[in-house]
Parts: sequence; C-alpha cells; structure tokens
Amino acid sequence: MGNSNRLWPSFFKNISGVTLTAIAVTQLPIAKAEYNFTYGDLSGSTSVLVGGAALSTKGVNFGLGQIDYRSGENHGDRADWFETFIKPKLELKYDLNDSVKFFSGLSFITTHTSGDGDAGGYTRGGDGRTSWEDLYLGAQYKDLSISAGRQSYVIGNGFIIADGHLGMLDEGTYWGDPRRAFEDTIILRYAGKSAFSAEAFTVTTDKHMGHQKLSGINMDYNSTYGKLGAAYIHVSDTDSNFQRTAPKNGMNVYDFRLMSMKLPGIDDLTLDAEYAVQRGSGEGVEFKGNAWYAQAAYTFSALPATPQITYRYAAFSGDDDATDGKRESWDPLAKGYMERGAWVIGDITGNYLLNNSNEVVGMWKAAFPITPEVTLGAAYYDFDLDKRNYYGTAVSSKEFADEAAIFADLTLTKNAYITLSYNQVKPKTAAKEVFGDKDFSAFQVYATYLF
Ligand SMILES: [Ca+2]
Ligand SMILES: [Ca+2]
Repeated sequence: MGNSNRLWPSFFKNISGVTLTAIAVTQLPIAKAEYNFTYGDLSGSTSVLVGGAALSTKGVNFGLGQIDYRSGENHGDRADWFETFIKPKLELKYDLNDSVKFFSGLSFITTHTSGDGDAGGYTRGGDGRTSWEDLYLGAQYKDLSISAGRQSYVIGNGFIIADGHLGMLDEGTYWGDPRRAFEDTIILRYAGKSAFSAEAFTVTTDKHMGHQKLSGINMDYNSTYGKLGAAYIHVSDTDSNFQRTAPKNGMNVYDFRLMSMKLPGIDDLTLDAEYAVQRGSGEGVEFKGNAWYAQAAYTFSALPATPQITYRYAAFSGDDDATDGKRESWDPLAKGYMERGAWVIGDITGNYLLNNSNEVVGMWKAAFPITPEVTLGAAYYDFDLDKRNYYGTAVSSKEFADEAAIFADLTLTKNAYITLSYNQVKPKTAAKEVFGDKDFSAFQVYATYLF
C-alpha cells in the first residue's frame, strides 16, 4: 500500500487549510474545582482534571485505510488506540477594594497517545507532550474587565469561535483534544447585572490552525424569550502556507444568533438558530461564504425520565469553482466541540471526514435520562455536500454519508464522568467515489475525573 495513491483525508487539512477540531473535553458536565482557598484578599481554586479515551475503529475511511499524515503510509482499515491527559489548574483572584479586582489563571496539559494512533492518521502511538494551556492575567473594575495571555474564548455555542488549539502530530490526543486555549489574547469584557453583555477581543489560534488572528466585537442580550447575539469578526495574520490553500486574511464575518428561545405557552420546546456570512476581500480573493443552522428541541416533561428529541438542520457553503477568485466555501475558523454533535458533527464524520464546510447535515438526536446518573441516547446524521466536490475532488453526487450513533453518558459521582458510544457511518455516492464502500465504525469510551 504505497503512498502514490494517497488520498483523503490524511492530508486534506493541508490541502484545504481547513482545520478539523476534535472533541474537546473541557465542556463536558464536570464538577467545579474541589479545593478553594482564601488568604485575606487573595482567593483561589485548584483542580486536576484527568481524562482518557479508548477507541476501536473498523473500515477506516470506508475501507481506504488509516493514512499516516506525516509519512503517507497506509496502515490498513482498522485502528485501535488510547489517549490520556492530565490538566492541573490554578485560578487566583485578588480584591484590591470593592470595585477593583485582579485575576489570573494558570494551567498546563500533558497528553499521550498509544496504540495505532487516531483513525485520521494525525497522531501515532507515542505522540504527546506537555504545554501551557491557560496563562492569563486580568483586571476588573466594576462591570468592566480586561484580560490578556493564553485563555479560552467562546462566542455563543461555539459555531465559529470556541477552540483555539488543534491537537495533532506530536501533541497527541487528536480525538479527546483537551487543549483549546487561544494564544496572544486580549479580551475586554462588559458583563454586569444588566441583560446586556459584550466583548471586544483579539485571539490567535495555534500553528496547526495557521496562527489565524480573529479580532472583533461580540454582544449578547438576554430577553424574556431567550438570548440574542451578534458578532463581527475580522481575520488576519494567517500563516502563508494556510493562506495559500484556504485564503482567509481580510475576511469579515457577520454573525447573528438566537439561543434557547421559548415560545409563549410551549415551555417544552426550545429553539436555536444562527446565521453568519463571510464577506470582504483580501489578497486577491473575495469572500462569499455563509453558514446557518436551525434547531428545535422538545422535552417531554410529562413523561417519566423526560426524554428529549432534537432536530437540527445545518448548512455550510461550498465552492464549485476554486479558480474564479471568489471563495464561496464557509471557513469554520475556530469552531469547537461544545456538546455531542456541536460543532464536531458526528464523532466519525466530524473528526475524520467533513469539517463544517461544503456540508449540509440534518441531525436527529434522542436522549433518555433514565436516572440522574445515566442518560441513554441515539443520534442520526444525514450528510450531504453543498457542491459536487470533496475538498476539490469532483464527485457525481452531493449524497455523502449517513452516521448513526448510540451512546450512554454516566455521571458516576459528581467528579467522575464516562461516556460510551458506538458510531457507524454508511458511505453514499460521493464518499464511495472518493474513499470506498465499507462501513466506517468506531467504539469509543471516554472518561474524566476531576480531583
Ligand atoms: Ca482543541
Ligand atoms: Ca469560487
């Protein structure tokens, strides 16, 4: 199995410059830090988060095989691997007086991958390292604060900005992906008792995402019926190799969203929607991308165990002519994992095959919280392409694949969380033309413990 026929996706990140973002763990329902302390005006908390994942995949890349990102070697269509990480964290706050406070956060993450490496070939057994995660300082005056350094930043539910770090190669833990802090951040925030909050920000992604600098303004307003949000983001300073393959410098993003909206008299129904466009021009390219989603979630509050059914339709534009000087494909920028299906859509498809660009996906999800500790559920995703190409390779149909998943989420104690899932992806015409016709499946166990 030589390199000559090396295909997607093991180098599509390089070709497209579009970055994948694997599942991040820090948003999982874990308990608050365990150790709080106060010495006079100084207070703080410490915690250590430990996590691990075991994954077994078959029919990798629909039978094409696991292709090493670095060497191009094909290791066959099964991959089994483990990922582990540890994240100690310290947060400090100093109250100078009633209206002035200083705060800081400091954490690092040590990661390790063993076994065959992830199915996408982005990591190998033996990869992993220790690096700073949070390293920031901030000051607060009444409702205004400013912070700078390395820190996390999320807009809305992470549709565009959530994860500043793509764990891959020597960093290990591609799938579990505990790293998400942005570099070189400055965040000026207004957040008080009023319903309105806002930030002016500049944040930079890591090298695997081309050090793209995202700067702008975000606003949120909590109304009686839900949360309204809007953001403006300007993209600059992307590394030249990324800029060549997926130009984004000069791009302006305009984002509008409605979150957790309630209709009068229908308390069991929750609606979410977001619409964003990428416009402007830069370095010989005009930007014409757009993306949106609409979601309805219904909780059967009168039934035992209050089952919840969710339907979501999401569309990310593609580009049918890469040579016309117009970039019509949506750039996922720094989107990130926030919960199952958002915004890594499909544990298999979203990690190894598609990345919220040239993608149209309908999702059904059902969750049954049978006890306070145990939730069982299932999800189904119908993936289509927006335009008839897969990262530039022409295909004859927009029908890409279907992914089905069953899962169990267990909160064993308030500090221990385990999730088990089995996912299976069936290729349709486009995926069969690019990859192969085998089902791509994964059994996944993931656990965290917070000390
Ligand atoms: Ca990450
Ligand atoms: Ca075009």
